Amino acid sequence: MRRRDFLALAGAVPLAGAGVPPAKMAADPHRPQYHFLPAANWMNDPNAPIFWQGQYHMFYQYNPNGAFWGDMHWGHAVSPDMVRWTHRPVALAPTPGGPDKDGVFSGCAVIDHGVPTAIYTGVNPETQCIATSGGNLTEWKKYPGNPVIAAPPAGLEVAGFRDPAVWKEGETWLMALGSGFRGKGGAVLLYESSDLRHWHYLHPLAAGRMKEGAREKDPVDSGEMWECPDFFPMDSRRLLIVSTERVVKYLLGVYQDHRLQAETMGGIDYGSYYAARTMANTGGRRILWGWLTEGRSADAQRAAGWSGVMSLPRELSLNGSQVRMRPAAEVETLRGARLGTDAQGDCLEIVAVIDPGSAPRAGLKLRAAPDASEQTLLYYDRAEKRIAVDRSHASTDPSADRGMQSGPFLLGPGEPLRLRVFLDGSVIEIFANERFCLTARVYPAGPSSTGLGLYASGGTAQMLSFDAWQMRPISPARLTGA
Ligand code: DQQ
Repeated sequence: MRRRDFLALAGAVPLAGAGVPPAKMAADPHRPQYHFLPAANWMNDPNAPIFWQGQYHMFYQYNPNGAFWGDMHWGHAVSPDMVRWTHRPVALAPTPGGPDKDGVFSGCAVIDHGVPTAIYTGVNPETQCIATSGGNLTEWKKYPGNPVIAAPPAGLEVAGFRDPAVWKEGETWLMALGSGFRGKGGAVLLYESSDLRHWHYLHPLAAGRMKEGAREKDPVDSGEMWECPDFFPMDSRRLLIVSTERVVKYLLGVYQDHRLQAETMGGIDYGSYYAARTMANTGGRRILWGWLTEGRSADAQRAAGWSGVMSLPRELSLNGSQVRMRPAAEVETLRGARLGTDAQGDCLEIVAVIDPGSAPRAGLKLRAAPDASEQTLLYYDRAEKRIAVDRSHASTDPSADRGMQSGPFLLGPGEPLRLRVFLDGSVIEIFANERFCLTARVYPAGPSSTGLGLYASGGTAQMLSFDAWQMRPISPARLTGA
């Protein structure tokens, strides 16, 4: 099948690439077709997703120099529906000699008396800066008084100081800042302001304890620092999201006296998913975006000319004290032809309801070669009380990750396993029973590794229902072959 590609998005703005010809990227079977990603080069965290003047805006950490991390800018794209995107020019670039000279790191955007205002981290050192836009969110003016927070609170030994998330309570702006206390553990620092320009430190909004003796070279890997906080109401409670130890965690609890008393904790996604952040201004809906990290070598990423993918929009809600996660309804508009039980492919949505029956492990076989030389297994492990993705035979390419990915999950008595799986090139985005997510990256080498089916081991499982759709690439130009 000829690959259709996102490079040709309507109104796409040519961005400096690293010399990988667009045709090569268009033919790359690992490049997603209906998940958002830049036309070329590196992307990581979603930044400042916001609905404004009838359009959804996505900014993201972007390196215009190639498919590797560094020289952080804010890329920008707009969408009428959160699934079909148009690229816009880079929104924020480092200013030589300025507080963001070494990078415009992650942040958020709010509307301040009608003025779109971005709040982000400038490096080095880590300081907090702001920029305002006249209205279209394309041109931004950095505040001449930057940085608005020049250093961590005096007397605190912090393991990091970045990634502001800002919201309003009455007339007061509050800022949650990713941080951590040296040798102790990750924390979110809370600041307040009346004008977004003058900030006053209050205290930690929440803090964690890193594992004894866990200190590693990178404070984020040991849980000494929490990155990319996001904090918002969910019914009568508040949800705090942080990224640390290579996963996105949540703390759900009561917000009192400007402190979060966490009641439950859990994982937002147990796979290749990081730096998640919710979208501002979406009314009653809470939409979460995450960065889908790659699972192949740095050399393979550079050679491909692109690295990093945005998750599908994920709608969050509460079911009692359980965080409920499902793809935003708009994703269904990407469904094309409905496929039968013999469905196969690498650009599909699958909805499978499975009774694990007597099988200790039951789920789906995905991206399978006819001779089984490549396949990825997704299953519920009853004894372990986990959902796992086994990538040990996902690819014959030695540069691709083979690691097992899994997270805690328990089926209730008689409850079937309800899987909603999105296959898109190298992406496998999984929702289970609307309360568990795991996104895996796989890079099968064989062009026929597109098979799928029921998987059961050690017993018999039953497919109660199965639906699959071919998904439409989000580039209208390529869809028509233009
Ligand atoms: N990525 C950004 C930081 C953030 C990290 C830099 C998380 O602001 O802490 O690219 O992936």
